Amino acid sequence: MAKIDNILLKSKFRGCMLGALLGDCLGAPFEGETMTAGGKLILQKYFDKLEGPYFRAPIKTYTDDTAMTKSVAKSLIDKPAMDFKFLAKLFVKEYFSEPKRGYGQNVIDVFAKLRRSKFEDVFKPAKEQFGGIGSYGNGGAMRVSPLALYFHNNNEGAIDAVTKATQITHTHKDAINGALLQTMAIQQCLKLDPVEKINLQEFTDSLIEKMKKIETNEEDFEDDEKPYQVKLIYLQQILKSNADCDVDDDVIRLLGNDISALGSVPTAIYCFLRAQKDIPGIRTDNKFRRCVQYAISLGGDTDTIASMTGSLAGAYLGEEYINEHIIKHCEYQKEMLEVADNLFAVL
Ligand code: F2R
Ligand code: MG
Ligand code: MG
Repeated sequence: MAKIDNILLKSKFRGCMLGALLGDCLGAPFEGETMTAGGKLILQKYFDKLEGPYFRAPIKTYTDDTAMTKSVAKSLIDKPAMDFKFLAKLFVKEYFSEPKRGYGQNVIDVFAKLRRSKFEDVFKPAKEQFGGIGSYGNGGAMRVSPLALYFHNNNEGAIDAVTKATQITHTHKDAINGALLQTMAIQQCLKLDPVEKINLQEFTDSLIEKMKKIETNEEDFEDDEKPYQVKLIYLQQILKSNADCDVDDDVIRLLGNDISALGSVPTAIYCFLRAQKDIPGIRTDNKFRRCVQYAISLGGDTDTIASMTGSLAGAYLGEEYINEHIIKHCEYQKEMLEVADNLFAVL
């Protein structure tokens, strides 16, 4: 395992937070689209332009993914011991001050209930959703970056904090376990040396081992019901298949590209790992860009999958690998750097 000094760790904190923001801002215009060959070419040109030093374009706005990530980060910075009532209030305040950020309908209902109940029991409204099953959306996973960073050396603390932070809006086990998987993937990225190649087998085996513990602890899991382990095994198989073939259809069919946590978190991890090598149709030498562009090129829930992929890429590579011109097109980029530094400072 690489020795990560404090300078590199700080750069990785910045990379992770900026990566989450950039994926959200650049992926948002494509959310819900099916990407054709023509669409992928447009995406290539879109990135080429944004990367150029003189290109002027309207600022790329962030969506609910970043709005909620901001609240999680503020909660940690202001109250590092984790106060979930405080976090729920931040989510609600953020939503009602800027509701048009593309939130899912379930979370909007949860926020209204939280406000009506005066935050009496911040876990109750989410438990009642979908007839008591709770939301399986990726809204918990899309906002975990600050928690993964803050608890990077504290596995138990991370599991507890991520589970509860997710349960404020999402109580379905797929949503919680997706948030945990994304957290563990970010934490593995933080431990890697950016100048060394990733051992894909080790990286994915380690995630499978961790999910084994999490999915085994579930009281209501049947032995053969380990959905994230199954997805991670598919992920390994697709990664091993011929890299020159177009396997995007297999990725979408087997891993997914939708708003469910199960149909998007493994996909984001796959995009990050696949983009460590060249990808046909994505012309760039910049690994960070390749990760995010590839995630968007799959279509579907592009802002969220690109945001989760970007946070992984940034946590591995650090801030230096993020093109300075591209990031300047994103709303909130300066503030997000401060957020990353403040998170680093409260460690
Ligand atoms: N909501 C969106 N995109 C929709 C289009 C937005 C549009 N572009 C605009 O600007 O208006 N994106 C954001 O939502 C995803 C994260 O969702 P989250 O936070 O998990 O929300 P929610 O509401 O809990 O779940 C989303 C939908 O999933 C379905 N669903 C969830 N659990 C279910 C269950 N147990 N049974 C049946 N359906 C369930 C529902 O349709 C929910 O509304 C991210 O993509 C973010 O970017
Ligand atoms: Mg969004
Ligand atoms: Mg989305």
